[in-house]
Amino acid sequence: MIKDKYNFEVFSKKPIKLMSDSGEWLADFELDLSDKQLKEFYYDMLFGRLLDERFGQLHRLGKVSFYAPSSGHEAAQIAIAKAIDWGNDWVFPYYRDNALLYSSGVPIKDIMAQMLGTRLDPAKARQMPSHPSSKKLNMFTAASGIASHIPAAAGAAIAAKIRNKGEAVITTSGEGATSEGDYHAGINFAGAQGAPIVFIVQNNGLAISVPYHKQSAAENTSLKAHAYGMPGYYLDGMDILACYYLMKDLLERARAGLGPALVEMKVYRYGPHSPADDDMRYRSKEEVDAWRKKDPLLRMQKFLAKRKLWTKKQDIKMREEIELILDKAINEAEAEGFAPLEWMFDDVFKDKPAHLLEQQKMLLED
Ligand SMILES: Cc1ncc(C[n+]2csc(CCOP(=O)(O)OP(=O)(O)O)c2C)c(N)n1
Repeated sequence: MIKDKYNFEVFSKKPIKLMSDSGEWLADFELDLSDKQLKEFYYDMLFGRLLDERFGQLHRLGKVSFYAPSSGHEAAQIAIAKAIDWGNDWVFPYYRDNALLYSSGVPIKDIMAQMLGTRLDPAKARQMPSHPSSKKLNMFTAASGIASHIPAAAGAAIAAKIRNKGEAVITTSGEGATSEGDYHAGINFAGAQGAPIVFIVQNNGLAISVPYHKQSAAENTSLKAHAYGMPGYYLDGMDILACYYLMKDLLERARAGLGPALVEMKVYRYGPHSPADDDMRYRSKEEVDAWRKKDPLLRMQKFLAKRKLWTKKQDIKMREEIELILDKAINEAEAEGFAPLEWMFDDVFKDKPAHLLEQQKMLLED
């Protein structure tokens, strides 16, 4: 098995970190990110956090029917977004990737239009809220059927291998997805074909209310990679720099034809699974509070503060600026009004068949 550039331990039983909880650099290689890049990493994490909180507010206002809270997943998601070569690579995200989607470069107005189902949504409001996509960025819409996107991602990776133009594929999921038949079908085929793909598992420990140990006897999901003939890595997913350096290297290797990998990022979701469940029925407040102390934003703040790149005052200013950007995006998305119902009949057939024309007519007459 080929070793990664930074000597991350393959099949580690403990989550690997490069930053201590108090923000010290632990790696034995030089940090080669500029101050500007480090500050951007933090800004995007903060944006992801505030975006998630705003989705919650929109839900409570009755404007959004569904969203999957992502607070706690920011370090993992921003690291992934920063390692992707957007427009060259192919991305198959999952429904909880709010921070990743923002950091991809999808305009925030488009994200809000998709959430709110307005005319500005590039997908014409035909997907569930919280499922944006981007043709320009080669980013597929997240599938809601757990792991149903994994075979599609493996297929895209095999196609990329045949094209041989240095493209990689990235797919994300939760740990629950790795217990699905579709996950096995996709990853097995990708392994057999040596396809250029990185499978990322954001392990928040719960599939809705079901803890990991009740759905898998594997000690952690990264160990499963062994059976598929690829390296598996177990990372502290609250450590943006560990996630970034490994992702960057694995994607470079995939683009260079060195094959697939599986990366598990251990995270925690601070919110419920979705606004439809009461998380206090399956976990304790003490558990949530203990993980709050390990907040990925706090760790990055400490790391930056040691380098004089973060102050509380700057943080407050940044938050105010981000809230204004969110207000503006919501206002712009809402100003165009809801997507018309008849759009649901468009774009599938070149010439609409008679039964659809009839249904469209009935709907409009209603
Ligand atoms: C095939 C399928 N089975 C069940 C569901 C219902 N469901 C939605 S999310 C979810 C939990 C998935 O957990 P995990 O993969 O760990 O991701 P997480 O939501 O925790 O990020 C389930 C069971 C579904 N959407 N699709």
